[in-house]
Amino acid sequence: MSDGEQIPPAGGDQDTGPDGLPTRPREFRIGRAAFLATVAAGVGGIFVAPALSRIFSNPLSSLLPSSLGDLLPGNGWRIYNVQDPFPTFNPATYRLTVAGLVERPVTLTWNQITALPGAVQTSTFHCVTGWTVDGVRWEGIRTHTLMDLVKPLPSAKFVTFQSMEGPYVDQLSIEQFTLPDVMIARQMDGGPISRAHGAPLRLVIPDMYGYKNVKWLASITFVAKASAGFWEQRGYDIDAWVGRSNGYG
Ligand SMILES: Nc1nc2c(c(=O)[nH]1)N[C@H]1C(S)=C(S)[C@@H](COP(=O)(O)O)O[C@H]1N2
Ligand SMILES: [Mo]
Repeated sequence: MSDGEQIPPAGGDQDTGPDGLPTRPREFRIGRAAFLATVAAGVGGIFVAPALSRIFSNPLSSLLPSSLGDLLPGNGWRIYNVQDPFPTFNPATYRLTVAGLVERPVTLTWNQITALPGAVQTSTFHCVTGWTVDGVRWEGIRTHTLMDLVKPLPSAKFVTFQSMEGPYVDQLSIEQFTLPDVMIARQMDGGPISRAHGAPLRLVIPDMYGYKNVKWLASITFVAKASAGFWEQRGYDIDAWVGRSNGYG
């Protein structure tokens, strides 16, 4: 089974979403609930009525295999990845490269990353397919902290975020990157970011749809030219402002 789901390509004529279900949120949830009920029946031998809230709070979910538990965290999140398996975080070998058009490129170890000053914020997370999670508590490194460290050159106009998950990449303009509520998150809801949610680091930009919030960060590169991210190559807007971008959210 897949570790996660993929969001669908955007576009005028497309009407299916992850798992081939309709993208409109209501139908989407019903389809998902029915899927979960079927799985729960298979694992526990008991059929659970397909009401999403009851399923998510049902103790049966703790009996699900771990990859499925990751898929259905039970708090409104849906776990997405574009390649199996999820990347693995090893604190001893993990490196974050921050480089490109900068005076002082760095490759940071996990110890160095944890030593950087951090900030906390609570923000709402919106996926472009229509689901939202309120009150997510993030702890992480503010982008000005990283900029002070590497000192981008004047020619740097965009910032590219490469995931440890090979094909997944996205980009922000420098202006977007330096918005006050953007961070490189180290913690989520009071603990380390889980593997499914992008351990050990994910980009957080609450003003933009989820697909900009790259999980399993491997590198941050300052560049001169714009380039389309994974979902943008598949039709989603490059500027993914919540409420002002294409998609269904
Ligand atoms: N590496 C990577 N980052 C990613 C994705 C992905 O598939 N791979 N999906 C994006 C999308 S579309 C959303 S909505 C969020 C979902 O976050 P979650 O999987 O932690 O719920 O992650 C974003 N970051
Ligand atoms: Mo998303």
